[in-house]
Formats: sequence, C-alpha cells, structure tokens
Amino acid sequence: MKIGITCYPTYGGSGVVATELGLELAARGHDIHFISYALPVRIGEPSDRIHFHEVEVMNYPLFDHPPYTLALASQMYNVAVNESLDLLHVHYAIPHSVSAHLARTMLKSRRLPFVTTLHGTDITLVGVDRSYLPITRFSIEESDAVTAISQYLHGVTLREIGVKREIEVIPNFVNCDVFTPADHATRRREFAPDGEKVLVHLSNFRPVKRVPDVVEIFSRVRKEIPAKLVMIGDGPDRVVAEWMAREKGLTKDVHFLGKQNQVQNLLCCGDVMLLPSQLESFGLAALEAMACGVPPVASRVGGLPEVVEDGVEGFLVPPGDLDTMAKRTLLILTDADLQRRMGQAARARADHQFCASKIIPLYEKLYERVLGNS
Ligand code: GMT
Repeated sequence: MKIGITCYPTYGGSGVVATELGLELAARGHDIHFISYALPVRIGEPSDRIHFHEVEVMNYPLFDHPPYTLALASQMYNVAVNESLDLLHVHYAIPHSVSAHLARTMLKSRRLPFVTTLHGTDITLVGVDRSYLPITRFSIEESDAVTAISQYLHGVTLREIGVKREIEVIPNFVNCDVFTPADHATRRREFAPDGEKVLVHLSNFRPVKRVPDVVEIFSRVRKEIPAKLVMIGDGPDRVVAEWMAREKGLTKDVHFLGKQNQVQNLLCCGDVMLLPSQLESFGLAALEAMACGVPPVASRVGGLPEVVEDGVEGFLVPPGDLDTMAKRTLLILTDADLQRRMGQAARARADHQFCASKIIPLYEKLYERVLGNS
C-alpha cells in the first residue's frame, strides 16, 4: 500500500507512534510518505520506502496566524496525486483530520480515505475545549476509520466529544527487538559511577507530566539511599526541574540529557522509571521502559492501568501522592528480588500484549477494510 502519514514531528508520544508505525509498515513492504512541517524525530536512516514531504506555510502580512491546516491539506492533496496514495493516516485529530477531510474532498477523481488515530490530549485537552469541540467531533465523524490508543480514550471520546460512531482500540506498541533488557554497564557507570540506583524519566516536560514531582520523588528517595536521576527529554518544565534540582543541592545527582533518539539505551540503565503524570491516555514511555525490563512507578490515571498492573509490573499511585510514590520506588530499589520479578513481569507484559509484531497487523487489516479489500 502507499500510505500518507501525518503527525506532529516534534518530541511527543503521538509523533513517536506515527513514526514507528511508518518504519514498521515500510519494513513490511509498504511505501510510506510522511507529510508534515518537519522530519519526524525518530526517522533515523533514510530508506527506499520512506519519503518525506515538507509542508511549507507561506506567510503574508494579513495572516496573524499562518493557515497551516490549509497548507497541509494542499500538500496532502499534492502527494496523493503525485504518489498515487491509497490512503491517509493522520495522528492527533486537530488539525490533521480536518486537513485530511479537505484533501479527500479536493480529490474528486477517486476515493482517498483517511484514518484518524486519537492519542490523548487531542481529545482530553484540545478536543473538549469549546472552541475546538465541534470541529473535533466533525472531523472524527467524517474519518473513514478512527482508532484510539486505549479503552480509556475510547470512552472519553464517546462521552465528552459526543461522537456516535465506531472507534477501534489499537494500543500503542513497542519494537520488542529494539527495546529489550540489556546490560549497558558502561553507560550506566557514566550516570552512577559508584553503583548507585538509577531512576529514569522520559517525557516532553509539559505540565501534564508533572515533571517537578519527578525531582521531588527523587529527592525523597535520595535521602534514604545513594541514587541518581536520569531525565530524558525537553520541554517547558525543564527549567523548573533544573531549578528544583539546584535548590535541593542535587545538581550532581540529576542528569538532564535533553532530547535523545536512542532512548532504549538510556531506559535500560534504569532500575525504576518514574511517570507521575496528571493524565496519560496510554503512557508510551512506561511501555518502552517495561520492554527494557524496567518497572514503572506511575500515576493511576487514564489508560495506564491498561498497561501496568499495580504490584505486578510496577506500581500505580494516585497523581500527586508523592509520599506513596517515593515509598513504592524505595520498595523496588531496596528489594533486589522484587525489582527482578517486576522487571521480568514488565518485559513479559510488553512481549505478550504490545509488541509491534502483534499491533502492526491490526493497522494493516484496518487499512484493507477502509479500502474495501476485505
Ligand atoms: O503526552 C505526550 O507525550 C504527548 C502526547 C502526544 O499526543 O504526542 O501523548 C499522547 O499520546 C501518546 C502516544 O499515543 C500516549 O502514549 C500518551 O499517553 C498521550 N499523552 C497523554 O494522554 C497526556
């Protein structure tokens, strides 16, 4: 199939899922055309089956807000015509599904179906906002197929957006050959030269991730045992976290690595992964850590209970309950047997339920259905 994929190319779960999906589909023989304003972050090496079409937004003094949605629709249309695309698959409803709807309408000579995948904040923060609700509902209902990344998000979309249509749940996935338990002893020594325990956090450092909580939990753990914190990613709350680490005298114990592409090599250095988010429709970062055999201590919110079984593969704690999060983290870090059992259970869960090899065929089947081939 020839598939056009649109996503936010920056550091964030939906862009990561869209990019990894494109790479996996290309490896299975499909031609993938990414259509976005920049090259998605995890694309890596060029391949014959992966193409990138940049959306350039022409500016004009009249435009206080350059119309990206329209430029994207034009580019989707162009790529569909020039590359004979079979379908478009857009990730994150706003504005991508609106642009896809326009492109489909513009292409009068043949069908150009589009699939919309809902990722979370496109519904829970943007979609429910009164200014975007009608167009979010419209573009979801107009899509030829819609998927949500968890049962939780499926429910919220029907309830809060008032959508009346079928939405298929296709969960986030991880490449279990790339994200795998590995002994990165040398890398680990860079962070923890004296054999300290290592806590890892991975996110886009937006307020919804409660990044200051990560530093606070770490500081409570650090009072009890020698430990280091590895912070992967970047975003608005990084400065707050850096300031907190300085104020608490933890500068030498907290490593801020910024945006990284090979996150698997870093997650593997962790003994525990912290994800104290306010909301998480799935929690891809927790899944990636689990595939590396690292148990998460995460918030009991949104779709996370669909990914982590509390007390088995890690711990789930109400968001903001920092005392319990610190205690659960210490429980894992001070009991080698528990850490090993949870790490193994986490990897097994990722293996059985969320490996790319199990999830990608679900998308392929959906495409076939949308194209009327099955
Ligand atoms: O929260 C983020 O990391 C960004 C956001 C996005 O859309 O880029 O992530 C959402 O999509 C991820 C991939 O499907 C999910 O794993 C995250 O749980 C979800 N984030 C939220 O719901 C807050």
